[in-house]
Amino acid sequence: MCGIIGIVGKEQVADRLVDGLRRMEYRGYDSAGVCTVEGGQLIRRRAEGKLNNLVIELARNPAPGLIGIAHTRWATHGAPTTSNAHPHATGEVALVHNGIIENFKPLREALIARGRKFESETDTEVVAHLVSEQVEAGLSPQDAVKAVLPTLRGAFALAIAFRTHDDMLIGARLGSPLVVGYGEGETYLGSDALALAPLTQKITYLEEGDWVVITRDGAQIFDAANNPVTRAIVASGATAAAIEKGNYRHFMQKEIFEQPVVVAQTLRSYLRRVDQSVALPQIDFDLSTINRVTIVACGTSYYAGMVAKYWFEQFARLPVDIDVASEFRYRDPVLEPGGLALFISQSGETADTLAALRHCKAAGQTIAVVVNVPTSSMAREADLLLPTHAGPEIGVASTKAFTCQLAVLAALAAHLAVKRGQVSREEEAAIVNHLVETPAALNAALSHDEEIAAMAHLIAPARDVLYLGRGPDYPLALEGALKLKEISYIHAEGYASGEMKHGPIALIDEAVPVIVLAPSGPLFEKTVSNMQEVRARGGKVVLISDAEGIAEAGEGCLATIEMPKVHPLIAPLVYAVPVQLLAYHVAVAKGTDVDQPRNLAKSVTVE
Ligand code: HGA
Repeated sequence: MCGIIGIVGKEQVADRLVDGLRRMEYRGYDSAGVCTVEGGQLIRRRAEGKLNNLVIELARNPAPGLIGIAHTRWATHGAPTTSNAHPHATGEVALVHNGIIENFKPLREALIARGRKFESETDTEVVAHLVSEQVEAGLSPQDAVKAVLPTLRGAFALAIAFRTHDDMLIGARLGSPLVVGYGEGETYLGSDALALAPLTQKITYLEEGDWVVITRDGAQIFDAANNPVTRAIVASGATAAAIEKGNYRHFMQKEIFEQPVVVAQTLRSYLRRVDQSVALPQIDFDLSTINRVTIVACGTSYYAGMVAKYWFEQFARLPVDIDVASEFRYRDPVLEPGGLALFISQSGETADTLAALRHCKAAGQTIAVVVNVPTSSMAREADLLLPTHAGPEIGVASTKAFTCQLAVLAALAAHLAVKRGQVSREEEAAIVNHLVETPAALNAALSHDEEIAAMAHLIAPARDVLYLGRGPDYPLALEGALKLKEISYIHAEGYASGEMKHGPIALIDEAVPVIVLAPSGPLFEKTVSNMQEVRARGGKVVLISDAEGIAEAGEGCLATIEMPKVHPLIAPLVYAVPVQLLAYHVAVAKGTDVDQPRNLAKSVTVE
C-alpha cells in the first residue's frame, strides 16, 4: 500500500516518476504527488484522485529537475485530499512515506509547541518537520535523518529530498518494503522492483532498519545502528511487460485467465513427474516431527488457509489452528514446541501477517511461508519458503495468487501426509496425478466465461447475495462473497451450508440470490437439502456443480454453472474460477472500477 519512488538521474525525472507510480497504482490510488529539486528549490505537484489528475497537474505546472521523489497514496491518516497527498514538505525537506508513524500524535504536539506549522492531517508530516528541524539547525541530511529515525515508532519506508542537495536522496525502511535500484549514472528508490522495472534490473532489497544515501554514483547503506553495510545486488527479473493488460479489459480478467498457466507453473516446481511424488525445497528440519500447524493470513489468503486446514487434517491427520493475522497476534495464542506456523500472503509484506510471523518466530515455531514475491520480507524470514509462481498480480482483488496458493498448499498437504505415514506411495502418486489435471480443469471452468457474463444481470441488481458451501467449498463460499463485495460493492456473505438454518435463512427472500457451490460427492446431498430450504422460502438459487450435480438438483434454479467433474482435492481450485468470473462480470455490469475498487489497495503494508 502506498507506492513510493525516487530517482537521482541524468535526465528529467518527472515523467519517469509518474511512470513508476503507474506501475504501483495497485498499491494506492486516492491521490498522488511528485517533488523535484532544482535550482535550490523543492518543486512540488500533487493531485487528489487517480494518477491521471497528477498528470494533468504536471502538464499545467511542470516539475523540472534531474532528481525527485513521488508517491501514490492509500490514506491511513487524513482524508484523500490534495493537502494530505505526499510529498509532505517544509521549506528544506520533502518526503514520501509508506506506513504509519504510530507515535505521530505526541511528536506533532511537541513540534507545534516548538512553533512548527502543519498543513496536513497525516501522520507522515511529522517526519518532514523533524528532519527539517535538524537541517535548519545545521546538521547534514545524513546526520538529520540519523537523529530522527530512532524517534519514530511504527512502520515506514521513506524517500527524502533536500532543497539544497540536487545530487542525493535518502531512503529508510522499517516494516515497509524499500528497494534500491542501480542504473547507468543514476540510482533509484522504490517500494518494489516492479516500479523500477523499466529503469533497472539491478536491485538491492534493504533490510529492516536500514537507511540509504543514493547519489548518481550509487548507494551507501547503513544498518539500524548506523554502521555502513553491504547488501547484495540481485537481478530483479521484474519485466515491464509482466504488468501490462495485453488484450484484456482489466488486469483482474487477465489474471483470471492466466490461472491454468500459472497454476501449472507453480505445480511444476512441487511435483516430480518421474516418480509422481511431491518435492519441497530443501530444508534442515524434519517435517515429520511437526505436531501442529498454525495457519495465519488475511483476506483471500486466509481463505486459502482455511481450505488447507481441511486438507492437512484429512490427509496428514495434523491438528490445525487458523486465524486472521490481525486477531492472532493480540490474542496471546498458545504455541507449543514442535509447531509449524504457516503464513500465506501474496505480497509477502502484509503488515499484520508479518507481525504474526515474527511473533511465532520469537515463540520458537518453525516458520513456513507461501508467498508470491520470493524476495519479500516474509520470504527472507522463513525457515521454509514455498513460493507461488503466479507472476505479478496487479488487480486488487486476488485471483491467480489464490489458486496458486491452493496449489502449493495441496502439495504441502500431500507431502506432510507422506512424511507422517498417512499416505502410501501409491496414494501419493494418485494425488500427484489429480494435481497434474488441475490446469486442464481450470481451462474447462474458464470456458463458461460467456455464459457467466450473460447471467451477471441476474445478480447485478441485488443488494445482498449469499454464498453457500460445505467442507473445503465453504472457504470458497467465503471467497466468492469477498470477491463480489470487493469489486461490485454488493453486500455478500459466505456461509457453511449447514449454518443457514441457524440464522441467515431469515434473510432469504426473492431479492437475495443464493450461490451454492456443490460438487457432487459425499457432501452433495446435505448441501442440496440446505438449498431446498432456501428454495422453499422463495430464495433464488444459482447452483455451481458438475453435470451429475446439476442433473440431480439443477431443476428450478435461477441458473446453473457446470464445472468439470474433478477429484475433491482439486475442486476448490476449479470452483474458484466461476466465483471469480461471476464477481468480475457483475462488477463490469455495474460499471464499477474493477482493478481499482474504492477504498482498497493491494499489498497491505499497514496494520
Ligand atoms: N500514513 C500515511 C501513509 C499511508 C500508507 O502507507 N498506506 O499504505 C498516510 O496516510 O498518508
